[in-house]
Amino acid sequence: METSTEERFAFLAEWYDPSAALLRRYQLLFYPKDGSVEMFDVKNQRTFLRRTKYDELHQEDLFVGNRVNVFSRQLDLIGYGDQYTGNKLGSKKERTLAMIKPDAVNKMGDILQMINDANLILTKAKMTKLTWKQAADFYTEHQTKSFFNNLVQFMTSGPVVAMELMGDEAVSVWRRILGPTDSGVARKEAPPSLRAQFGTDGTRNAGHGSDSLASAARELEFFFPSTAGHGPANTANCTDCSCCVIKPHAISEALTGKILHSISAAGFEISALQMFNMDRANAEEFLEVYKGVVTEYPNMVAELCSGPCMALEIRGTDAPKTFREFCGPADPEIARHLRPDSLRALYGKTKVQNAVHCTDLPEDGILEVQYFFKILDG
Ligand code: RTP
Ligand code: MG
Repeated sequence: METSTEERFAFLAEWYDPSAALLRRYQLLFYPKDGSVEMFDVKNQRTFLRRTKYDELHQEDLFVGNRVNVFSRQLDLIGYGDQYTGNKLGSKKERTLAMIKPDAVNKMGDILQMINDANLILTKAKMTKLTWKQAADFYTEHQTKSFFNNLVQFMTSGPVVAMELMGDEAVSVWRRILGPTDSGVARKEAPPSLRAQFGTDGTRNAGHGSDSLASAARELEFFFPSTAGHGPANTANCTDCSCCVIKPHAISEALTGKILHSISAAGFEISALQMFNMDRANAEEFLEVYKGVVTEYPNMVAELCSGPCMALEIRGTDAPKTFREFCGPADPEIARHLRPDSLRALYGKTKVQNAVHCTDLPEDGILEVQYFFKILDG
């Protein structure tokens, strides 16, 4: 039979079913020839989804450790279903801890663009301001070095952005993007590198990257603990602010860097930033005010929980009003006519996939920022 020779990738996937409050396990099959998917319920040994074409799933998203969206379910790929799949798709996938240091945080849009151009995927991100103790713990291997105090001083001088990056050989690819440790050397030896472009000297060098898989595991655990604890706190002020959420479609279309760049270039301060995976209940709660008011409400909910989103606290003069104007009309078609320079005109597709959510009513700015940065990141 022809089907037996057709290329097929197999995964073990987990989905948290909120209505039953259980983790369900599936075998997920992907057929690259026609981009179709098929799912089997492992426990009940029966077909859950018959083979169906699904354009939104791409082969490059399929590797263990990643989370993918299949017909509005966020599935965690927890294992390869067969050796063929592991060998072909899994051998070189790594995760690493990348950090934007205080001197380059205002360049984070450009830096995310470099990450994206190198085919690395941003899977976690959090802006934080390290305490002296946290920075000293993070750099504990350098305790005895002459530059240690300077380094800790620098790392606590302002916010940093910690990120988890995933992709083929992520550890070495990210360090190659960073360039030589000393920014001056980087400018001579690797002019396009991040440190050459955004760093100052040997200590103030714009970025950090784990130097091995073992360091990556330790450093990821430091910022994004998998079990106990919370990791360094977010930087939300929750005063005089507006909330912006970069929607999942824009994240998966790799527009994050461009959107952040546009926001900074327009003079707004991004005073907190964090990625979230919203579940349906959270998305419904966050968008509650639109329920029964906007016909797109159910689709807005589905969009917001279709993948990771990025929440921002935006500050600036009269932020709720000026930032809302900068986002433009909710419908990107209208935005392109009336406000062609607005975020939604530039990056939106439809009324639902309109690149960003932003706070509508000035009095809701604080509440929306609190929802992400105090409740969801509680
Ligand atoms: P990183 O860990 O930050 O990615 O940098 P790296 O491996 O290239 O450099 P490493 O030797 O691990 O040093 C850690 C950080 O300490 C600061 N440093 N200052 N001579 C100096 O003034 C000096 N040497 C190192 C840098 O910020 C370096 O990234
Ligand atoms: Mg190092």
